[in-house]
Parts: sequence; structure tokens; C-alpha cells
Amino acid sequence: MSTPKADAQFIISATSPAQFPNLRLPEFAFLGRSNVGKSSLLNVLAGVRKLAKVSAQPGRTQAVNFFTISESITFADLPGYGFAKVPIDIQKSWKSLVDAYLVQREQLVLSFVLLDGRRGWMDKDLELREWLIRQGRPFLVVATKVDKLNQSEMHRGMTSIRNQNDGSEPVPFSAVTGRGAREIWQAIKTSTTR
Ligand SMILES: Nc1nc2c(ncn2[C@@H]2O[C@H](COP(=O)(O)OP(=O)(O)OP(=O)(O)O)[C@@H](O)[C@H]2O)c(=O)[nH]1
Ligand SMILES: [Mg+2]
Repeated sequence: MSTPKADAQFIISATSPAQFPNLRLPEFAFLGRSNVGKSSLLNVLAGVRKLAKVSAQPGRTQAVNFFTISESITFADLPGYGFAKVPIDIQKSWKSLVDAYLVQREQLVLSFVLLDGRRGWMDKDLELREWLIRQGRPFLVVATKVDKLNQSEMHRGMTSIRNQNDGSEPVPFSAVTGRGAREIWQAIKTSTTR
């Protein structure tokens, strides 16, 4: 895993739990609102620009996309929530797919909960947080798009995110500058060698 850029592979776009692949590798999930930057983060970590599809149109991905990295871990790019224009029946199918994933997935070792650094926690994010805690699922909060924040906005944003996360520090991340990628890789390595 020392050269994560070397080998990132797309496995499957699963639209139902029956399609979740059984690769027996430690898995990391990317969760968060639509458009928050999940696919962009995954691409930066993998060192491949267009591995996971980044879209300007929110709410497009309604599947769980699986990738292997150097044949040693898997990444699961989950569909984003909270996009108001998505029809209610699709929002429901999203919920059942993500619920099934988070309940069943034995190989899931750590989830990344992504929050827009400018917005912090929104209602749906807090619901997800409660849900992960109730399920006993470990997670790390990542504040995205911090390249858009100046120093004082950054300070305010991180403080507010931390305060609503039992004092746990979020990782500031930018897909534009690459800031935070090292810390996130460190968290991945720590969870796989535990
Ligand atoms: N400035 C800036 N823009 C970003 C960053 N990360 C993502 N974006 C932009 O935000 C938009 C959404 O990014 P995605 O990575 O597709 O977001 P997503 O969370 O995967 O979205 P869904 O798949 O729809 O849930 C794209 O236009 C990205 O280029 C970042 O760190 N900085
Ligand atoms: Mg995406």
C-alpha cells in the first residue's frame, strides 16, 4: 500500500445489496451529501483523476461504486444524500441501499463522513452520524473544499464541526490542493494494521 497510485481498479457499480462484491479486503466507505466531494476525495487518494465519476450535477449516482486499491483494500463510493430535486421514490431507494450497506458490510473498517467545510453539519449529516454511532460503526469526519475558505472561515468552520462531533477533530481536505490526503491515508493505514 506504500504506492497507492500504482494500482486502482473499478470493480462494480452495485444498485442492490446482492451485487456488493465479496473481496475479503478491508473496506473504506465515503459518505456524505450529494456534491460534497466524495468521488473527488476518492480520486485524490487513489491518485487517479477519473477513477470515480465526478459530476457537476448532484444526485446522479444512485449506486455503490466499489474500487480496489493495490489489491489490498477497497473503497466504496456511496451515493450522496440530501439533494432536494431527487424524486422521493429514488430518495427511498437510496436510503434502503445505504442502510443495507452499513448494516451488512462486514469488511467495512472505517467510514469517511464528508461535510462541506463552508456549511458544516446539516440535518441529514447529523442523522447519518447518529446512525453510525448507533450501529457501532467507526467514522472520521472530513471537511471538504477547504481551498474555498480563508483562514478565519477555516477556523470557524473547523470549530463548529468539532463542537458537534464530541470534540473529535475533522480532517480539512481539498481535492484542488491535495491538503489532508496524507492524514486520510494515515487513518486508512492505522485501521488496516490494527
Ligand atoms: N473547489 C473545490 N471543488 C471541489 C472539491 N471537491 C469536489 N469539488 C467539486 O464539487 C463537485 C462535486 O464533486 P463530486 O466529487 O462529484 O461530489 P460527490 O460527493 O461525489 O457527489 P455525488 O456523487 O453527486 O453525491 C464537482 O464539481 C467537483 O469538482 C474541492 O476540494 N475543492
Ligand atoms: Mg460521487
